[in-house]
Amino acid sequence: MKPLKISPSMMCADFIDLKSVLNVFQEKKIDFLHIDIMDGHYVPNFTLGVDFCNALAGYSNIPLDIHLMIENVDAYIPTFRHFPKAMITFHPETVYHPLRTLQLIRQQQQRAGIAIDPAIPVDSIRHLLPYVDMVCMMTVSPGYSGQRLIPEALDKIRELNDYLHRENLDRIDIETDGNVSWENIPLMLEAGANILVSGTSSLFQRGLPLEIGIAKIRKIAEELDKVTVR
Ligand code: S6P
Ligand code: MG
Repeated sequence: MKPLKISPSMMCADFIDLKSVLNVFQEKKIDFLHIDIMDGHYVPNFTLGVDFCNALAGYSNIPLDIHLMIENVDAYIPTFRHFPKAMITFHPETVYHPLRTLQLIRQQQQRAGIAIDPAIPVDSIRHLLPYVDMVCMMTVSPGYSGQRLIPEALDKIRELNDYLHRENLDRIDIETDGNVSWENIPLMLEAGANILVSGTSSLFQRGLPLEIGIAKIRKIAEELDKVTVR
């Protein structure tokens, strides 16, 4: 079984009170901080940037899970080289030569991920898999928080998970990103995901204390028994 990893979506956090948020995450041994980087071209929105990454990495030692939703990826990989424990994830259709981009990330001694839009078939990424550490399966169209699950994306998680198993590639983590809600978490884990990007649909739900939300995610995962829980 793969380990459950929680990667809170930092664009959904309370920016006015980030220190308290990070203190809880540090204390509860949260696995990653998911940081959405958008450029207004690949997706019609702007969000976080390298200064935000610097601020987080300067305060906590939780590894960054940097999700690039940008064009011209290769030019920006070096911008993120100062985060040695980071995972850098890009959308392969935004580059001409995805294997080269993966190589650039690994040359910086970082973990490399690919993010897959709900409309992109699992088949199209097969040849990239030996070179990645993580696949981020988007369960909404990239660009915004607060969207609804695209249910067909669950079948793709299942298809990818079966394929990884058959090909002895179980070392690759499967992340699910988009509407990771209390109702959807069991479906996502059941399908084979082990990294949950938790945003407005779960951890950052208004009025819910973070500690309670974290415990709730771990309890759901424990009861389902599809991943190991720390
Ligand atoms: C979307 C982005 C995601 C969102 C996350 C928000 O483009 O990649 O990481 O931040 O999905 O979570 P929620 O629960 O509001 O969908
Ligand atoms: Mg994301």
